[in-house]
Amino acid sequence: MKKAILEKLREKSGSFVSGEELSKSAGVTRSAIWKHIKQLKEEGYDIESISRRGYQLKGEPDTLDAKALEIEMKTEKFVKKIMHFDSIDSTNTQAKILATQGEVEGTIVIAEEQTEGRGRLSRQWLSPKGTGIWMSMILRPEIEPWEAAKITQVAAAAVAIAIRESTGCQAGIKWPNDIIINGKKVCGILTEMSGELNSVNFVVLGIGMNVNVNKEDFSLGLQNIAASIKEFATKTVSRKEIVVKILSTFEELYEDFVKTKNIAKSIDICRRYSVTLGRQVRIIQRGSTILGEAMDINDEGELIIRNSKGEIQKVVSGEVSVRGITDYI
Ligand code: BT5
Repeated sequence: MKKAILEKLREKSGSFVSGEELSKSAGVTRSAIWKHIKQLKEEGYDIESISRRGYQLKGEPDTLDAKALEIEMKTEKFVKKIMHFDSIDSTNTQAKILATQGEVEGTIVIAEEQTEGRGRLSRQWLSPKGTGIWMSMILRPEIEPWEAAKITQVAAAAVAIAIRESTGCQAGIKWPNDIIINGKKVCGILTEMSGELNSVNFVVLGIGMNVNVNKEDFSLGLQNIAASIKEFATKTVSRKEIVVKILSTFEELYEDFVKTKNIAKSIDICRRYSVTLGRQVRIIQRGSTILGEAMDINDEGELIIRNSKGEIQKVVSGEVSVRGITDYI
């Protein structure tokens, strides 16, 4: 109901909408409208009400708290629960604890700030307050443990589409887990799994995205490789809008994976938006480096390269870093 009211107010943004019009379009009484508007105001929406003129939406909060997200959420099947923290060590760590305690697939952990945000191989992930999306999801797919890396490709596809559609930025995917705009990393994905030798207990999918992070918040070293979406967008970017879009796109692609047992649909997107394919790359894996040309991403989500000896080689994601010959990409 609140969503319907908000949509009407947005549709008429810049002008007043009468209580009568709102009540007609939502099919509820004017006093019900008044109650919902009151709640929306309490949740941070700036709505002006003037008697006999009605209501005007003047501003929306860019908060990621559960209520604000639930109002917008179109994903009815996948998202089961949203847990929002003002500050937390790491949403992946928290999601792993919750998954171990039995929380269901579709539980989302989201935080305004992480004090110990993590990248792969225990690298640090900078997560300053209120300016990024620091979010993890609990998944319980029926897959083999070795297939968990495929989820990173599904997430990369969903994130690239979400950024493109909600901000207009030309987001690209640097295989396997970075989202890039103009050669800078705006988002990283961390997929962690708990399982036995041949079964998966759960997967935690972490997404870290710089949306409105200030340049000064990045250390000098990071300033060369990292950036925020706001630096490239032509309009104000809303974290909430991006989160909602990520979740709805992820739901669609993940469902397809679960149903068909393959990630062909996601891989198509990863290929289309790849900034890796066709380039000379350095693959850094457990201390050794392979040079080659990135030829393709196969349907398993592996990178196919032609190495410097001219041989075709498959690179499995996980613990590899991919760099350009002289640069980050
Ligand atoms: C990643 O690792 O790119 C995965 C990052 C996942 C972060 C999310 S946030 C929500 C969830 N909870 C967590 O604790 N983690 C996940 P990797 O490919 O290893 O890249 C890590 C490297 O990225 C670091 O060594 C830095 O060079 C760089 N980096 C750190 N913070 C960054 C930031 N905010 N933006 C861009 N690059 C960053």
